[in-house]
Amino acid sequence: MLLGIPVKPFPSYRAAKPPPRQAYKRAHKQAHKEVTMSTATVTCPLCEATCGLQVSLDGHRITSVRGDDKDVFSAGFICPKGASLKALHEDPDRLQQPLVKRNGVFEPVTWDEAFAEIERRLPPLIAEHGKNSVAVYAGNPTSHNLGALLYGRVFYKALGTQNMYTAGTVDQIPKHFSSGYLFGEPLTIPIPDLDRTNHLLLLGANPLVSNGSLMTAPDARGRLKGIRERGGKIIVIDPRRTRTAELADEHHAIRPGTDALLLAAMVAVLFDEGRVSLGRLAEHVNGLDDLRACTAPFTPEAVSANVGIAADDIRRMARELAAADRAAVYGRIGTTAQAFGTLASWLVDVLNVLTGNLDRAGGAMFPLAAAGQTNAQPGRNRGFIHGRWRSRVRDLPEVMGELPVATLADEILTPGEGQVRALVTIGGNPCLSTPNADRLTEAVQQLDFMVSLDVYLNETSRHADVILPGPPPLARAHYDVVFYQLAVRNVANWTPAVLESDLPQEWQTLLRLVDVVTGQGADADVATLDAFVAGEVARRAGLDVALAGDRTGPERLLDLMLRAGPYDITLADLEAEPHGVDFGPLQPRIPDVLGTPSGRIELAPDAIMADLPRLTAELEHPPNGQLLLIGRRQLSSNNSWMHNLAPLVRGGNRCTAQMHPADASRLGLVDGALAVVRSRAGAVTVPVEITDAVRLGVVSIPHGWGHDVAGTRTSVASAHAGVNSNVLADQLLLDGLSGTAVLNGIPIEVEPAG
Ligand SMILES: Nc1nc2c(c(=O)[nH]1)N[C@H]1C(S)=C(S)[C@@H](COP(=O)(O)OP(=O)(O)OC[C@H]3O[C@@H](n4cnc5c(=O)[nH]c(N)nc54)[C@H](O)[C@@H]3O)O[C@H]1N2
Ligand SMILES: Nc1nc2c(c(=O)[nH]1)N[C@H]1C(S)=C(S)[C@@H](COP(=O)(O)OP(=O)(O)OC[C@H]3O[C@@H](n4cnc5c(=O)[nH]c(N)nc54)[C@H](O)[C@@H]3O)O[C@H]1N2
Ligand code: SF4
Ligand SMILES: [Mo]
Repeated sequence: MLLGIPVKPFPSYRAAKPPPRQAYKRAHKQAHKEVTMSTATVTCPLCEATCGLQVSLDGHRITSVRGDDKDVFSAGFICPKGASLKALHEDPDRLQQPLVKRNGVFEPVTWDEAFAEIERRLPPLIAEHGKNSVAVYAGNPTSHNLGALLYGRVFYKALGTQNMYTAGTVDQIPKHFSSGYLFGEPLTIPIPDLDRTNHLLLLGANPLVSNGSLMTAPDARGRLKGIRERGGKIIVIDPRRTRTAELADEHHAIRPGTDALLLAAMVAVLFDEGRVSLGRLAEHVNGLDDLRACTAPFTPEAVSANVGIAADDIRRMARELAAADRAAVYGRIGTTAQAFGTLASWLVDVLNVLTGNLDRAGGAMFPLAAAGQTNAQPGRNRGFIHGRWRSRVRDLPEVMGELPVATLADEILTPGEGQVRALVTIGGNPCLSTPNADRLTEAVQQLDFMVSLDVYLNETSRHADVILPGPPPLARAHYDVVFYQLAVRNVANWTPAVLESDLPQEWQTLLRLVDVVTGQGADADVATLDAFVAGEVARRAGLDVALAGDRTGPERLLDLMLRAGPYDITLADLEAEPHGVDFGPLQPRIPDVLGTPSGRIELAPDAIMADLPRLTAELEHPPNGQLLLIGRRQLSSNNSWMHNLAPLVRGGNRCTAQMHPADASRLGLVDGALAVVRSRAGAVTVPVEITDAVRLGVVSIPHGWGHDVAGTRTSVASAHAGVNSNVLADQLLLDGLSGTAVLNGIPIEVEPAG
């Protein structure tokens, strides 16, 4: 299965526990006779950067993981997480068998036994209480897993529940919302053309650490440095002086949650000073006058105290943006997972439009991916709507078919018609990653039934009745259907499975679940259902399914998607190019890319304007000295789930509360001392790290920690526990429009512990 290198099949990779040394050596020797040393070329599936990696193998043993110098996109870049794919593959805590909880204790079982248990408990529950009684939570890794992505959708459809939740409502849904209404489709997201821009205004993003998000750009550092090397300018807006801020020309420590005010003021300056210059966009835009009118009150002087940036600086930033020949405004999670996430996301692109930078080289552009590009078919002017249904307890609108995860606990805990009684998690750890984590943890214990598709027995899956593990990254084929739609170049790269696994692929597990919930029974032939799914994909693309030959599963679907795509390419073509195929820099796509009913960019859509009164009201509330909590991503973390790998938790405790020296001394806190951090939702006790990198009045705690709970099987993570910052996130604080949780700008109190 190694790319381009003919090798005999590997012996089955069977390792419930790490095999005893002797046995391992024997197996290894045996393998050595059959297979030589070899190298496989893969795409790292751990984050959005899609780096190409070279995995060296000695038989079925991984000897090293390095960046692939020949990768058309990443050119050798690798980060500590990619390098730890070996550790992940070999982690003895990673689940190798399904687990079923009996009398409160997990027992390893066969796949048939696991499915028998699901069949015994799930369909009767649906029959009695209806499909909405089952909730799904799909986590971040499902977007990075081809099988889970493509076949997860089949499962959600088969289940038909309105109680669909994902990590999106603790992440990027505001951007989908604003893009949906501005451009007509939620995935029509403008991406900063990093390699050609000469001016980048970057808000609430730290790509030097996160490696880029809603901006697939391997080696973000190199690409950002490139901007400065060609004489361009980078401005970072962030309450914390991040690594990205350190690399930039200018950094402004904004007050958390006020980006919409800042951006509205920049818009107001452009109108006021006659600097709006739409260029070729002029004939593709609606709503300019409404936009001018509604942003007029937000002068730099009016917002300055709230935003914490001088009015002169705001005015100058607007002028520089307008004057730059190729500029892009880009905002990420600091601008989405906050109180005005949708307004901020909207205003980011409003600025790109008003300065004529949308859809031009060096501005903010629309990628055209080889497969699955949602906005590539002409004649799709249906527009976007949200709120097609609402959550039962808090009456929150659906966005893109999902409800805010901040209200999942309400749906479980509140009795009545439509109450959630069962939960399926797929690659998600909501007990660590979503608001009021303590309350959700309490809620999931009251479920009648819970299934987790997960690779670990962790803070969330410990509450499941059945855990179904999937194979590790190097034992599954991969292609980034989602992230190539958000990439700074149009590229495509296919990865076959490099190593074998005894675990079924997750697409097979998901199809088996489909058979269970649709009444076919867990023993139904998955291949039949898979053929049906492929037939549907082919039919919708107007293709003959036979074109994909004897491929099955995600490979067949991807082959069909590539054939239906814009580049006249097949999976076989990608198989022949282990370092990827480069289709070149992004190209202008307006007007074809627009899917609004008017066929134009809707600069002032009602659905977004509806939230402006709330922003206006902010002007009446100058800062009151309240401490505000923000997050902090860390290079060696991947949200909550890679802390079980020793190479990624080396060094001291990273889970600290960073605070400004003046705040610390006012509160009587010294560096390293324990502090109690309290919000309306909960409290944690955490060591203080005093640093002037954070703004006065701001405290930063990373999320994804808090591994010191009973009943998990993550020995390394448990020994490097940290605290769960989402105990502090308040389930009642949401971005008004999108239902996305406020994870940045949570009001808190801090005091010395004990
Ligand atoms: N306070 C605060 N909270 C945040 C954030 C923040 O900035 N601040 N960020 C938010 C964001 S952006 C996100 S995306 C979410 C992430 O939230 P989640 O997606 O809920 O959390 P992860 O930590 O990514 O957990 C992924 C889970 O998937 C499992 N897993 C890993 N690989 C696989 C696989 O191949 N198959 C399966 N089935 N399971 C797998 C892991 O063991 C883990 O249990 O967290 C959010 N939470
Ligand atoms: N190493 C690593 N990489 C990751 C992840 C990880 O956990 N670790 N997670 C992945 C995921 S799921 C995602 S979604 C991406 C996220 O990618 P990014 O958004 O680039 O990630 P962050 O580092 O959280 O950057 C957010 C920044 O916003 C700042 N901020 C907080 N509040 C505000 C505010 O109100 N306004 C402004 N302007 N800034 C604010 C924070 O200080 C922080 O520097 O990263 C991905 N990459
Ligand atoms: S930056 Fe992301 S894709 Fe690249 S090696 Fe690191 S985790 Fe993998
Ligand atoms: Mo995320």
